[in-house]
Amino acid sequence: MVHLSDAEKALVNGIWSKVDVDKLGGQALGCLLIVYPWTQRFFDSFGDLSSADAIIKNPKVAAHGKKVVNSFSEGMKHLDDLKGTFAQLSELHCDKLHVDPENFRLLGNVIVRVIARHLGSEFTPQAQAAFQKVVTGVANALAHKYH
Ligand code: HNI
Repeated sequence: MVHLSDAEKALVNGIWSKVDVDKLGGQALGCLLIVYPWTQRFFDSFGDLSSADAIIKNPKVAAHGKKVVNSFSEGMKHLDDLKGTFAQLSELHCDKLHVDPENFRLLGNVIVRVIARHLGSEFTPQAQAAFQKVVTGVANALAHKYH
């Protein structure tokens, strides 16, 4: 379980309010598929993932990234109950999608990197530390129902 102080919550909410969630989603999923190419195996039905350029331009990557990061964004509203918030999605990713939970950590790290790219020095080390707790908490929550 992760715990954020009120000051850390204020930092992460401040950062999140500056992020274009829909755009971040596509960029983060695209980055995941490019930097960790073995993650492409879950997305056979997405068409052309043959190069970084193809991934960045692939509309299915953009659409799915948007869906995933909007769901992550729901979690941002329930920082004290991430396990409850993601319980059903944890079951889905385990039982139906068979996604190795290590991938949740990779995606979390990529989300932090993409935010850093957009916000530059505004994303202070303190805010990054707080945000890292959130992505770790979401990854743990999504892994919670695995058996
Ligand atoms: Ni994930 C479907 C949320 C990480 C592979 N995923 C979803 C859906 C949501 C979702 C919401 C849609 C569910 C539905 O249709 O009912 N995924 C999340 C969240 C994270 C995450 C919040 C982490 C922050 N998913 C990942 C990762 C992978 C992944 C890291 C693989 C590398 N997800 C999938 C796949 C699907 C999916 C595969 C089904 C896609 C499809 O529609 O075919």
